[in-house]
Amino acid sequence: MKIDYEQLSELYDKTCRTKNVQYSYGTAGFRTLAKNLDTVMFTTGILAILRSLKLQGQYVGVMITASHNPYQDNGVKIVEPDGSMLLATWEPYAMQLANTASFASNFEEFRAELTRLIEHEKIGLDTSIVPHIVVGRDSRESSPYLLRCLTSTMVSVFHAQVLDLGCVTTPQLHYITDLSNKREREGGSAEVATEQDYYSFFIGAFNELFSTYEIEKRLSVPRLFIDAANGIGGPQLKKLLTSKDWVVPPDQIEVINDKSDVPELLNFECGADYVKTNQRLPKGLSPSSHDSLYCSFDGDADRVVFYYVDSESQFHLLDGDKISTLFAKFLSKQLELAHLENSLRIGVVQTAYANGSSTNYIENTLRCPVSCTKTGVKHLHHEAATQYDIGIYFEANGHGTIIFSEKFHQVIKSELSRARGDMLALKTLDCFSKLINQTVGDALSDMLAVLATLAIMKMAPMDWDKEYTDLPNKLVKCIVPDRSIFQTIDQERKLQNPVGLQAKIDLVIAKYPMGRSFVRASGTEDAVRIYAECQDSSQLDQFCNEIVELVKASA
Ligand code: G16
Repeated sequence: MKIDYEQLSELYDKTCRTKNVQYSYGTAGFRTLAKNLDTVMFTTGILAILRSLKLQGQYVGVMITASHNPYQDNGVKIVEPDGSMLLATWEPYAMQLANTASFASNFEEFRAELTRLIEHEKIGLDTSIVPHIVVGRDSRESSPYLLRCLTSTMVSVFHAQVLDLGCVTTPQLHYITDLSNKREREGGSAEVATEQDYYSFFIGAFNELFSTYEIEKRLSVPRLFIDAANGIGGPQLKKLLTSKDWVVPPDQIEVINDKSDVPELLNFECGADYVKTNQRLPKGLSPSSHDSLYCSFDGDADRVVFYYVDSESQFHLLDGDKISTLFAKFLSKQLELAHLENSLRIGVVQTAYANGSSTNYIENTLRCPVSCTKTGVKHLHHEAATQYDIGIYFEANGHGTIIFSEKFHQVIKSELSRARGDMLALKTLDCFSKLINQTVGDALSDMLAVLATLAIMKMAPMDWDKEYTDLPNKLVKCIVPDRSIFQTIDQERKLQNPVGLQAKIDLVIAKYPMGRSFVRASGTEDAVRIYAECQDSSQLDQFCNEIVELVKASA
């Protein structure tokens, strides 16, 4: 392939209007005010092309989203051919290219950096490899313009094949990227992977699980309310609920906060992040009955949290920790019934945000191993995929999934073919591994898996909740002049910098029974996050405030 540098130079001058902004590839890609993203979109489009060329032209995904952030923000992230997050060693390239375009005084400087990268990664341009890209965007108003910045060079300069999915959820983009490559590998099927494949696959797995148990096609809760955060999850969810294969009666499910066409309502006083942080019902919802189950997606539907309201009108949150413990209990039981508990290793991956009670419950009641990683799905996913055959990972904020190993699939297949052991448990494990999106945390697929688990275990929301009681906890955001000075160690549980701050935090923690607190800079917002939990809810505000004051004084 011959890069048309003249064309590239023209597009560079036309597109890269934002200058002198320092870009950083954070917890989930680049994320900042949408008006500052043209330059980074341009360079990310080029980087995705290079990644595809490096991988012999496989489909590489690019998603335009700022997920839970306010509507003025946007962002972009690259997805590997198997649907996982961009390889960590390529994140610095993404930043280098973006910051060169941002600070360079002319196109030649950018061209020199691009050439350096191509040579460093030994990307052969003199081959007939055609780069393949899948692009998707969430419902933000700024996304169509940013998409044009992203894709401007793809066809004209790099002769790429671009599959534009239009508006999709982030997990749909991950799933379709993976599926597109699988289809290519299986002999270049003429059929292009679509959203429809996604719905068919997950509805199919859900129905199969219900049929295995001969459960009537009704949810175990009388009614489910789904808060779609006024994001892309709303329309995509409705496509699922109106699909011809979806059999749950419409009177059981109601979707609220589904105005994805009103930009400023996105994530506004609703959605998973709002509900988890404020521990209260989202806007637009008043409790109807204490039997109902509620859930909230975030803006791009890659997170979900559940909740219910008891007979005393008390709000109860069933967050990512509760979801992983529900799955850990259910799947451990199935392994035991199938006599596979010694052959297949099940474990749970959490972050520092996990409530101390959940960790205690998993280790001491369920007797499952627990690992802790840094915040960011990429870290949890890697741990779950490399350490366990059934790796359950959820961040407390509701972002997560379950990864089933190759060994798991082989063992289940072989046991099923020999008709050995408890066939119901084996079939359950098999169906469950299909019901959960294997590429990334997915609000839709996680929701289906929770609904199926509750139906099979005949559990009401309060049964699920009472397995263990959360320690009172609080998460606050603190705006500081420069969040980058807050550097952590020990999976973000301790601060290394500013020097001396951790020792002061430790002195405060020691005053509160069962106290735990940590401070870290957000990788998606310009803020520092402070988490605190302790035994006595009446002391929580004071505990948290003391830490906030320490942070402010050191900032
Ligand atoms: C992203 C990441 C999550 C992370 C969250 C908050 O979520 O994918 O892993 O927990 O940001 O990260 P931070 O505390 O660094 O801001 P989302 O749903 O916004 O893509």
